[in-house]
Amino acid sequence: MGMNCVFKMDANIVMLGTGNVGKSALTVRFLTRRFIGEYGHIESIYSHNVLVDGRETAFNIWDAPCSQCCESSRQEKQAQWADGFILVYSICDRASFNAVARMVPHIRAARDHAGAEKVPIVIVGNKRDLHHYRTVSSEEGRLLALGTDCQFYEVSAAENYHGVLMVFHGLAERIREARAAGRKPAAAAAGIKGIVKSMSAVFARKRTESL
Ligand SMILES: Nc1nc2c(ncn2[C@@H]2O[C@H](COP(=O)(O)OP(=O)(O)O)[C@@H](O)[C@H]2O)c(=O)[nH]1
Ligand SMILES: [Mg+2]
Repeated sequence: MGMNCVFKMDANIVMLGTGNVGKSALTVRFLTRRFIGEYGHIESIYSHNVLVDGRETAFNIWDAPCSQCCESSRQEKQAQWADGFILVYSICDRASFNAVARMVPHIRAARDHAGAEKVPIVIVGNKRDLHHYRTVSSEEGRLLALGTDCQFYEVSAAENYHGVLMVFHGLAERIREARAAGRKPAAAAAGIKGIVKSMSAVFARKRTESL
């Protein structure tokens, strides 16, 4: 338990995408493991504590009703609040895919700075169960992600919990990595003494554990 506290991480995640692509369905699936079917249009920030790779992680998920219809001051607030973004489209809705393709450069322009870690973005093609109605190929999703340095998943919020779990856990991993990379100078400034102290505490613990 003590070690979990050391690594506890906050991850602010914003769900973006046009209406009806399954942003709420994905969020609720992650939070409750369930697929309800109808979600309404309530905007909420959900908090959820889980272990990701043994690390306690506090997810704060901002599920916006429709990312295109909100005013720019709100978008700016979201962009600054977020540690990571989940951009959702439906594989049956070409316009929703085009919208995601347009959002990525906006986020990159707002959040990425030269020499700093890129803000983690996951692109999600949802409604994989409706493959008979597919209009966006997996390849297109994968290529978009590849070209914009994003992660990519195709999932079905309706039929598969595990895939949805991978999306959120994958993003948390990326957020943690980006933070670790960004914090190196701060750690150095804090002084080497503190680092040596905490390291030796870890090793001392390891030694007693292996006895
Ligand atoms: N077949 C199928 N329907 C889905 C899936 N995800 C969401 N839906 C349905 O799509 C509609 C819109 O979902 P919702 O989560 O409200 O979309 P949002 O507007 O992006 O939040 C609802 O009727 C959901 O039941 C999925 O993976 N497969
Ligand atoms: Mg919704």
